[in-house]
Amino acid sequence: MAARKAAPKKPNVSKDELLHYYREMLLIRRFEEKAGQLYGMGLIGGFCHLYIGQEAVVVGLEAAAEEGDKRVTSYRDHGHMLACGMDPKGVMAELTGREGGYSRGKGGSMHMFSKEKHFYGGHGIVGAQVPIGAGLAFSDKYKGNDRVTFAYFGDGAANQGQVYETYNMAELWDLPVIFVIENNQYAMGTSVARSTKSNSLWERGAAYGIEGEAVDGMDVLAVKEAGEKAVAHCRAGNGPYILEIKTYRYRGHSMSDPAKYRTREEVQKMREERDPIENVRELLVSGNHASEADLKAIDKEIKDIVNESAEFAKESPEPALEELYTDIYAAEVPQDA
Ligand SMILES: Cc1ncc(C[n+]2csc(CCOP(=O)(O)OP(=O)(O)O)c2C)c(N)n1
Ligand SMILES: [Mg+2]
Repeated sequence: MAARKAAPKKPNVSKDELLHYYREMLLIRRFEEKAGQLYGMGLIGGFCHLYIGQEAVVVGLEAAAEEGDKRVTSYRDHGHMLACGMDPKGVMAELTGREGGYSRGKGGSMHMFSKEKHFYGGHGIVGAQVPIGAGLAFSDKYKGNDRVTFAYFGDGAANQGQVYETYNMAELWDLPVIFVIENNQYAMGTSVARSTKSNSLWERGAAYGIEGEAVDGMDVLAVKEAGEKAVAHCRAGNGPYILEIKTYRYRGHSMSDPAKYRTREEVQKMREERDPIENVRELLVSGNHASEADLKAIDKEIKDIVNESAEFAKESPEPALEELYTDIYAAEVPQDA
């Protein structure tokens, strides 16, 4: 087994904070593993893009967010939903297309929303959520509150034209939006090296006057720290900020990807040397914050939550036929969105 790189030493992080990150990241990982299993059993149909490997990105940024802040992302969205506090049962039941799901079984993996948690999707069109994120930020600015929007997108999406039109307007209007580039090094089977000659995606913001930085996305503490800086920048009315978070997805692009464009060794090396959950586990153990038995108990607690969500998702009925005709047009114009 390859040597693990030393986990970052951050002595001023409390035990509770570390345990929180550990739990949250583990919940996403176990949930995604279960979703993969249910997909294999034919209980989940359609598209399903797993977030395994990228857990520190959403968990770190959610730790920097406050109540009322908004988030919007792509189709690789289960982690974002869980990290912002959506119910694993409702998410899993949506994956299985059941009535108990967040979109009453009509949206599936890529189309879930929660107004309560300020989660605005779940978007299957690459990059589409970027201008939507700027629009959400525009609405907060217009209303005069100090809320911030996190608009997540991938390294592949970062090559799209609409991203740069959005950058321009967001900076022009000082919109409180954090553009989070989840650079997991691949867009389907295309590596970043094959899609662009610039190896720094965040620096493109300079053309529009937007500040930003690159962040180690396998280190939840680094992500949280960068997130706090970005949030403070936006909340203070300084306009948008870009975080290019360098991460890695362990699984294929979606469930139907045999991942022939990279070697098994490449994935294995990342898992063994950089895994974000293992990093926190090591900090917990080396700081004497948790014993192996404590961690085992947390693992069981998380497993139970995930198993319950899967049971709920299997037992929830399929939506009635009449559901085909609901939620097509808004019944009324929302006043408080
Ligand atoms: C406009 C559009 N073009 C192409 C696709 C097909 N497609 C789906 S995901 C994807 C790759 C996007 O990669 P990236 O932005 O890096 O996000 P990741 O999947 O790595 O999270 C492509 C090309 C699509 N869904 N929408
Ligand atoms: Mg990508």
